[in-house]
Amino acid sequence: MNRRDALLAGAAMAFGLMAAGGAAVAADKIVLKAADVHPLGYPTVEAVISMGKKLSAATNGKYDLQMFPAMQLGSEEATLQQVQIGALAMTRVSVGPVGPIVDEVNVFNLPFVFRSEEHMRKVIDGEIGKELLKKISDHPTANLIGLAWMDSGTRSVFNKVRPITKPEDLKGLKIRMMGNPLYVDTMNALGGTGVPMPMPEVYNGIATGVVDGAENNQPSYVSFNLISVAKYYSFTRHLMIPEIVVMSKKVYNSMTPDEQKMVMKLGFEAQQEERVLWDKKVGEAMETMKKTPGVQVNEVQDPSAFQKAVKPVWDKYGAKYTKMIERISAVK
Ligand code: BDP
Repeated sequence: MNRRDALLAGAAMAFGLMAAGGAAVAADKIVLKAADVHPLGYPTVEAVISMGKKLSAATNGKYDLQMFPAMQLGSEEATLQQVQIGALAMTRVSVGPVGPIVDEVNVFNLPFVFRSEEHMRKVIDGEIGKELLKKISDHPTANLIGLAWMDSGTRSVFNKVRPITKPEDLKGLKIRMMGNPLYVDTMNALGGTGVPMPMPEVYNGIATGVVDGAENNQPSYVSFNLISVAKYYSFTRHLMIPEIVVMSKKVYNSMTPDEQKMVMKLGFEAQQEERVLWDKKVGEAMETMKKTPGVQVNEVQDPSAFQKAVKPVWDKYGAKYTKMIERISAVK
C-alpha cells in the first residue's frame, strides 16, 4: 500500500468508525460487535451468532458479527448504553433493563401477565410483538432498533435459607431483582425484600450474604453458577420476561435499505431458532438441578396465593397498559 492509499484507508476507517460506531470497518469488511451476559452455548448467544453468520453469507462477507459473551462487556445496563451511543452494534438483554428506557415494553414485565409460555410465544410472534419492537425503534431518544424477541422461560425464586412454598416464606429474605422498579415492587408485594443489583454482582452478593437469593429461569440459575450458592429453588413462576435483541440505531442507519430489511428478517428467524435451543436448555438445566447434591427443588402449595399477592403491582403499574393487557389476554 502506498502512502496515499494508506491515508485513504485510514480516513475510510476513521469515517467508518465515526459513522457506524459499533460497526468497525476493516478494509471492505464491517465487524458488528454484539454482547450478551450469557456464555457461549447459551440459546440467546447461539441464536445471535447464527444470525451473524447468515448476515455475513447474505452480504457476501461485507458484515461479520463478533460476539462478546459471558459479561465480558459488563452488565446489560452497560451494554445497552454502549449500543445507544453506537459503541456496540448489538446486544441481547432482558426486557427488564429496556423498560426504564421505553416504557411501553414494561407491560411484559408485569408479574403473571402471560398465561403460559405458549401464550407468551404467540404474543411475541404476533402483532403485539411486532408493534412493541417498533415502539423501541421509533422511540425518539432511545437510539435503539428492536430486532427480535427471545424466550427466557419462567422465573422462580431461589435462596440459601429455606424452600418457599407460600408468600409468607419470603418474609425477611432479601432477594436480588433486575434493576427495574417494577420488579423490586413485585418482590416486595410477594412478601420478600427486593434488592436491585446488576447480574455481574449476583454470585458474590449471594455468597457474601448481601442478599439471600435471587430469581431466574433454570438455565440462568445453573449457568451463572448460582446453584452452588443458593440451594433452594422454588417454582413461584412469578415472571415470564422475554429477552430482546436490540441494534444501535446509528449502525442500522449506516446500512442500505436492503441490508436493513435483511437484518429484520434474520432477527425474526433468530427468534424462532432460539426457542428450539431454549427448550433443550431447560431440560438440561433441570437434569443438573436434580443431580446436584444438596439442591432442593419444590413446587409451591398454592400458585394462586402468589398471583393474588401481586395485586398492588398491577394497581400501581397496570392501569396505563389496560388496553394492551386486554389485547395480550385475547391472544389465544
Ligand atoms: C436472565 C436473562 C438475562 C438477565 C438475567 C438477570 O437472560 O438477560 O440479565 O436473567 O437476572 O434470565 O439479570
